Amino acid sequence: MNDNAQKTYNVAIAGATGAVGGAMLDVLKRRNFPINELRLLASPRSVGKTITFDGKEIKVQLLSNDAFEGIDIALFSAGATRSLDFAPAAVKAGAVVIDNSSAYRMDSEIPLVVPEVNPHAIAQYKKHGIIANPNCSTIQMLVALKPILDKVGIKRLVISTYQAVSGTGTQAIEELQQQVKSHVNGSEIESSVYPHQIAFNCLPHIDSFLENGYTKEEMKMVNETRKIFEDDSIAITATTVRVPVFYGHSESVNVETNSKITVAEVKELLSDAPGIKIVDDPKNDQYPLATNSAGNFDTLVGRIREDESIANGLNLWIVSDNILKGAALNAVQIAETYIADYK
Ligand code: 25A
Ligand code: L14
Repeated sequence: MNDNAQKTYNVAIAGATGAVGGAMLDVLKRRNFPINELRLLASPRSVGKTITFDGKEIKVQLLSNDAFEGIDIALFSAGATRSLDFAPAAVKAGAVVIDNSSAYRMDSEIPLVVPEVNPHAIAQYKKHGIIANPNCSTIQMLVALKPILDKVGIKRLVISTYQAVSGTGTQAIEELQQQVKSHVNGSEIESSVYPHQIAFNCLPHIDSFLENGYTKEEMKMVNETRKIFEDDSIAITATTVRVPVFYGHSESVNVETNSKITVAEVKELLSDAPGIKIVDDPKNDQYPLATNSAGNFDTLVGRIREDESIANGLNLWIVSDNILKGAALNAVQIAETYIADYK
């Protein structure tokens, strides 16, 4: 074997035919991930379909306990139930599982990782063989907040999100498209994925409602942020809203810091931060937009202003492709860090 030959890995994608699974294929290719075998797994609906990767046709196989033999890295993106059902078998077969669902995120023995923020946490994978990928809205917010946290500390966050339908999956993308067509054609608008019409509307409802009146999505932002920042004292409150956008979550984030930081200092910090691009030139109508984030690996930050109502406050507008940094890209970055540091 040639000394320069790069080590390659056998990679499986559980949920390969979904919105996130498809993006995983794309990201693996764009980042030239060192793949030996790529195994594509999905439900019986998709078994036998072929997907082209790197010029080769790959047949989709059934996601089952027996599907992981010889796999080094299993990327899961088929929902929490499938992760709970099949991740243990993947680990047993010797794979490390990188899980996109909410199944394991808040398990204290499972690392929850954003590579720009807490790569050190990956080491904890050794306990159960699983690394959890955080919620999309949480990931993009933390990439932008990490430099501020390190510099002046964060006391409180007040968040409102404007989230794209692609987060819900391929059926939701089709539902928005269909409703727009029905509106244009003057035909009746039908809803099945969401409880109400999403076209030309805003739904203050993502994931299910909890006893405290918040949604699960809102509480994910609270709990996952504290876990990843390793600080349970940060006060956090969120309202998460679904908007008729296909790709890219937008977030208004109000930050109260422990000590003063100026807008100029924030801009300087973020201009060097990994994974961040500042788009903040309001005089020329330049600010982050979902349409500009789509397909982009960077998280866009703009509308950086002082919150003049308190002593140490900032307002930020943070936008990122929810399927890329919010899911597929973050998962592949975890895999890259894992092979670089632990293989
Ligand atoms: O089950 P949960 O917990 O509610 O979550 C499942 C949802 O999570 C999304 C995913 O979107 C799905 O809607 N998801 C996963 N990770 C995510 C993340 N990080 C995420 N959303 C946001 N952030 P999806 O529809 O784009 O992808 C679903 C993938 O999972 C596979 N899958 C589903 N059930 C499975 C399964 N695989 C194995 N066993 C099962 N029981 C799914 O494969 C897809 O890859 P598929 O073959 O079922 O899907 C092929 C096409 O079929 C369509 N479709 C999806 N659901 C249905 C459907 N058609 C009819 N009825 C359905 N219920 C889709 O068009 C899909 O492309
Ligand atoms: O990863 O937008 O926990 O409907 C579950 C809900 C992802 C987004 C998660 C949505 C989310 C999703």
